[in-house]
Amino acid sequence: MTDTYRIFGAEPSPYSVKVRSYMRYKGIPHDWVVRSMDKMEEFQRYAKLPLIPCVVAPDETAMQDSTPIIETLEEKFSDLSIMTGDPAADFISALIEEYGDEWGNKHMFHYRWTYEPDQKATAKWIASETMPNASEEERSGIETMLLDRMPKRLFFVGSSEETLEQIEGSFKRLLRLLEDHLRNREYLFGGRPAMADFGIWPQLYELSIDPTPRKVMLSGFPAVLEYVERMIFPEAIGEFETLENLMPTLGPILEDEVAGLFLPWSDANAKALAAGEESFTVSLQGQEFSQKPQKYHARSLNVLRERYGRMADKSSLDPVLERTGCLKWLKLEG
Ligand SMILES: N[C@@H](CCC(=O)N[C@@H](CS)C(=O)NCC(=O)O)C(=O)O
Repeated sequence: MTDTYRIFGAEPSPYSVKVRSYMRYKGIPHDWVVRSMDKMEEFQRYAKLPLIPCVVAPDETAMQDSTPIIETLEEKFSDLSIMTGDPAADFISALIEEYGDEWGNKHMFHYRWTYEPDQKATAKWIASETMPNASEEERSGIETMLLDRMPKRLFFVGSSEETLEQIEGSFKRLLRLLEDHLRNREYLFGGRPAMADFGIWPQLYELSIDPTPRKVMLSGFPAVLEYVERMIFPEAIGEFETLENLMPTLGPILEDEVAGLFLPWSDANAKALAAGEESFTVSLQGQEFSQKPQKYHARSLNVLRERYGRMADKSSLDPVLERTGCLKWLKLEG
C-alpha cells in the first residue's frame, strides 16, 4: 500500500486548493488529481457528493468537506500542528476559518460571476481544466453552458445589484484590515499557519487570479499579495504569537467582518432554515441582505456554537469575543 493521498480537485476551486495548501505545509504525500472528464468515473466511485475536493486516503477511504478533512488529517499528522496550543486562540482561529469559508466565498463567487471579464476567464479556465484534450469547439460548448448557468447562481450566495456594494465593500475592508495585520507577520497567527489561514487564503487566492478583484488587490495591498503567494506552499517561519499580541490588528477583523457581517448573516440563515422560509432578509450594518437559506452554513454555525459551549475555561476567550461583538452570536442555540 502506498502512503500517498489523492486530492480530486481543481485549481479554480477554493476548497480544493485549501486542502492542497494544507497537505503541502504538513508534508503529507499526495497527488493532485484534476477532476477532469476522464477522471470523472474514478471520482464518482469515491465521492458521495458531486463536490470537490474529495480526498482519498492510502487505505481508499474517501473524505469530503475541507474543514473535517483537515481536522481528520490534523489528528493523524501531529508535526507542524496548525493548532496554536492556546484554546482561546484556536477558537478564534476556527471562527476566522469559518468566516473565510462562508463569507469570504461570497466575495469570490460574486466577483467571479458578476463581471463579464471574470465570467469569461473563469469559464475558459474551468473548461480547460475539465476537458484538457477536447477540441476548441467542445470546450466552447462547456464555456457557453457555464456562462449561462453560473451567473444564475449568484442569488444563492446573496449576490445581487442590491448587495453588490456591501459584498465589494466587505472585500475591500477585509483587504485593508489584512494589510495592517500582515504588514509585520507572515501568517494570521504569527510565523506559522493556523486553521484561520486555510479559511481566509483560498478565497483570496482565487480573487487574486480573477481579473476584477485582482485589479483591486494590485491597487495597494502588497502584504496581502505576498501572503497569498506564501500560502501556496506554506512554511513555518517562526512561532505563533499570543492572542494579546495579535488583537490590535486581528480585533478589527473580528469586529467589522466576523461580528459585523458574517455571524448575524449566519444566524439569520439558520433561523430562516429552521422556520422553513424560502428566502430571508437580514439587516447587516444598516444594509439589507437577502438570499435563499442554505443548510450547510446552518450546520457549520451549529458546530461552532457547540464547540464554544464545550469549552470548559472561557476566561481568556470571552473577553475577546465580548469586546469584538462575537459573543452574543455564539451563545445562541442553533
Ligand atoms: N463545504 C465544502 C464545499 C465544497 C464545494 O462547494 N465545492 C465546489 C467547488 S469550490 C464544487 O464542487 N462545486 C460543484 C462542482 O464544481 O462540480 C468544502 O469545504 O469542501
